[in-house]
Amino acid sequence: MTQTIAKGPEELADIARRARIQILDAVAHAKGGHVGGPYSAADMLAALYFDILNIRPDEPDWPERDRFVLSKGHSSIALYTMLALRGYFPVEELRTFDAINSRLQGHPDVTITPGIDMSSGSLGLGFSGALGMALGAKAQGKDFMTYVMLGDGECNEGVVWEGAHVGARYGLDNLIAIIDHNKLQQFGWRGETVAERITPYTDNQLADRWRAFGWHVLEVDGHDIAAFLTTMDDAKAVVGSPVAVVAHTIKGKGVSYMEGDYTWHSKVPTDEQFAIAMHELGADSGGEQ
Ligand SMILES: Cc1ncc(C[n+]2csc(CCOP(=O)(O)OP(=O)(O)O)c2C)c(N)n1
Repeated sequence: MTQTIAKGPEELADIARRARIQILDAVAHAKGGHVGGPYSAADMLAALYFDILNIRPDEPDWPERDRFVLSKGHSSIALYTMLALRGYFPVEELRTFDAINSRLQGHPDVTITPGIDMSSGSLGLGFSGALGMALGAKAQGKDFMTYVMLGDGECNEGVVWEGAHVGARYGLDNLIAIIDHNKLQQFGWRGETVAERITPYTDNQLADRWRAFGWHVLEVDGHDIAAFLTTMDDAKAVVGSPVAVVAHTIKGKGVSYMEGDYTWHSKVPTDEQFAIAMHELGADSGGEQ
């Protein structure tokens, strides 16, 4: 029996909006954490957790579940928020984010948090783990899918390309890598001067690189949920090779002053910034529930 709970794009967009509220609330409460990357990923994570993934929140270790690895583990609060909204643990627990003894640490810990398939945070390593899960599934004749989300900055890590090589070598068509291509990293890239920061991966090098490593590449707007759902269907239908979905996104998506500003990679909002963000996300018009 399938355990997905298909939702329409509008409903998924509203889940992502609610998630953005919870994410900022948790970061503000913890007085630390990432915002820009969680916000660029939120729409896709809503689609994954409320439509695409075959999972059982009441049985997190169900052996036949689809696997999901957030390889860009610094965006953990976005994943925790989806897990909470999906029913893995109470939404109120998000307020414990990053606190000592909390199950919701700054980076995902597979040993303590229900619904986490792999610890991550050291960029590149989550991808290797996901690759192993897909390889293991093939070896055992299991038909679950493995999904892994990477950052575009994370794709600078050499280990990603070692894994990409192996994934194509074994024709892992049960593995889909989603690249959150928000064109910004922690600090941007150096421009003409140290002070000037530029966006990496111009000229679409990222999609070309995955293609060059033998992956089937699909590109999509990572904030267009209807298009993302269709692209993921297309990705699942590919036979004989792993798929890289290069999702074009905006870092800080959803809050005007954060969008495209790399300083929001990791930052705590002031009270005024918090109020503006909550207003823009509709929290003060009774829209947070
Ligand atoms: C191996 C490793 N090196 C450095 C870091 C520190 N770090 C955390 S996030 C980040 C930037 C990641 O950029 P990107 O993958 O584009 O993430 P996003 O923009 O989606 O947040 C860096 C350098 C790390 N976590 N792991």
